[in-house]
Amino acid sequence: MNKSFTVMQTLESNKNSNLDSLVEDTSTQLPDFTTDAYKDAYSRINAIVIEGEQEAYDNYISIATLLPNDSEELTKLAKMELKHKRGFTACGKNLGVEADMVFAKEFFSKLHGNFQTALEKENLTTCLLIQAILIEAFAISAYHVYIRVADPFAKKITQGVVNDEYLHLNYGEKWLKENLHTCKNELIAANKANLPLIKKMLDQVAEDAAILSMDKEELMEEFMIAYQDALLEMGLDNREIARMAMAAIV
Ligand code: PL3
Ligand code: FE2
Ligand code: FE2
Repeated sequence: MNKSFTVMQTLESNKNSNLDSLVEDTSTQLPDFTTDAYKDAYSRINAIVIEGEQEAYDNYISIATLLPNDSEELTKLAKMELKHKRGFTACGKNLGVEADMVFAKEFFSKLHGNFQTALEKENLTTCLLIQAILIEAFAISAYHVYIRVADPFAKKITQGVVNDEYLHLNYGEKWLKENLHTCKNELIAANKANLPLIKKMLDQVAEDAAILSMDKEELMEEFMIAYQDALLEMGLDNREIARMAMAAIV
């Protein structure tokens, strides 16, 4: 009896440890952050994020010239972007990776060009859609997916950053909502010109992101959710949002 008890106990504890390892495997499957493949992909993704944060800084400073009344708030948002840039630079250093900034500049060049053209024409709605809605929704969705598979150091940094990005998105939502009656046509045109660029950027980053254990479908899904939420918040209806989303697939 004593013996069978021990066998039962052993079976029982085996079952538990098997279960434990199963649960652990599915919930915490992190990539190996030390491989050359990981570091190579990280050199481009890290650069994209660093460049993105720098451009976000520049863009909020530029937007402030078109919205002098909000200059103080926009400067505050801009300064957060420099803090994000420093945080992500530290993430690269921590893994011993050198960011490929040439690649990242090219990655942003089309969107950068569209923003500069809108700025020259003082098309504030377009500037806000590009920076405060599209880029911020892209960042929020990508950071959410990254947090699940990041190394512990980067995870902590990214969690702090993503909270700030919501403030930036909220700023854009609020202005566009208040001005929707006068800016809707420009908003729809800006979406048509720039949403396809975001889709291309997602396609372009997918292969490297996969090496970091970030799934492309998940990235697209998270982005569409964040973007759709922003458009709803601005006061667009479901039909208008569906029409705008179509721009990504044509
Ligand atoms: C706005 O505040 C910042 C804009 C940054 C653009 C982010 C693009 C994200 C591409 C995919 C990156 C995954 C996250 C990896 C972090 C090292
Ligand atoms: Fe940022
Ligand atoms: Fe931001």
